[in-house]
Amino acid sequence: MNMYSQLYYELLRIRLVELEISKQYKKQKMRCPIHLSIGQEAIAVGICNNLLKKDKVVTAHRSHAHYLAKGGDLNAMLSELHGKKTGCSKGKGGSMHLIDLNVGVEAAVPIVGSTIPIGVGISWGLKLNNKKNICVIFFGDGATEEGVFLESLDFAVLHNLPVLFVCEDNNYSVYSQKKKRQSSKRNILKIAEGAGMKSKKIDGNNVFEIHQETKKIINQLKKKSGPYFLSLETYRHLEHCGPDNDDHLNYREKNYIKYWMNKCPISIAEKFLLKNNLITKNTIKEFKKKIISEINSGFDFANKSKFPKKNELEKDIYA
Ligand SMILES: Cc1ncc(C[n+]2csc(CCOP(=O)(O)OP(=O)(O)O)c2C)c(N)n1
Ligand SMILES: [Mg+2]
Repeated sequence: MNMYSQLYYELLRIRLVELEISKQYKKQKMRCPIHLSIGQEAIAVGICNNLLKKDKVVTAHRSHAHYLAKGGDLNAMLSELHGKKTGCSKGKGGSMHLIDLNVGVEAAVPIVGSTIPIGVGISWGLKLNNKKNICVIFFGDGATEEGVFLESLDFAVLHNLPVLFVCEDNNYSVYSQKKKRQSSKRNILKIAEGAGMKSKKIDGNNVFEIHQETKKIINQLKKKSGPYFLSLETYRHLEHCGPDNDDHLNYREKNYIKYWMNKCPISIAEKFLLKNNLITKNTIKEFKKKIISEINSGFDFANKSKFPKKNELEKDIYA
């Protein structure tokens, strides 16, 4: 598989996994809240494909795409969503606590902004232990409004840490757009630069561009160039939390929705591949078949798995 179709395959895989979660959620077997990444997958895929297994990532409440793109186990993720003991957090964390230490998915925490200092701490650990790896911190535009975000930028620059800050800017924190939450004079790239690090804006829906751009940045980071800040504009297709579309609530204007739906990362990638003869329609069909079979066996695995025993309720819990 060439690099282009590999990136497309992974985009498609995450999309199909989440579409199936969205469909199955109504059966009420998954009882944890879910925040789907549908529409935002290109950022996770483009970046994680430049990482090694031993590189680390941390994420937040909208974590499925990061977990899967970094190589997190699908069966363990679906089991976690079903509250089963075979889940990646032994069935006690749910969708917002995905973790797979075997592939460097170090933490997902839904307290907005809270994984930013955790990621900085991980990158400090990597530096102190003379590791060549880096840590990528994925967070939303809303998380940049938390005080700890600024403290983390400062600390990362002060210690020249191998950390990539990735702001997935979908313009919304639940129902509030940035215009209602931030001054129009606020410039996130300048905030990062003011703290002393380089920063860049990249189109968040073009997986090939993200992959190409971040390859250079990640190589630099591995040469100890110090922390780097990325902001990528993107769009969440569905409601903030839950399996449905909530466009009837009218908190996003019709033209805005239309603009972004035309910029769906899957169709952008598909059109590019077909136009440049990098893939055939038949191969796309085969990809879908293979992925659907993997997803079906993942759901089977989750459904057949057992719930944790009652006496395990308070084990592995930190508060
Ligand atoms: C400290 C804190 N405040 C509020 C919340 C409630 N909350 C959960 S997700 C969210 C939106 C965060 O927006 P953003 O960081 O942009 O991420 P997105 O949902 O857009 O991916 C909020 C306010 C929370 N979990 N933690
Ligand atoms: Mg947001």
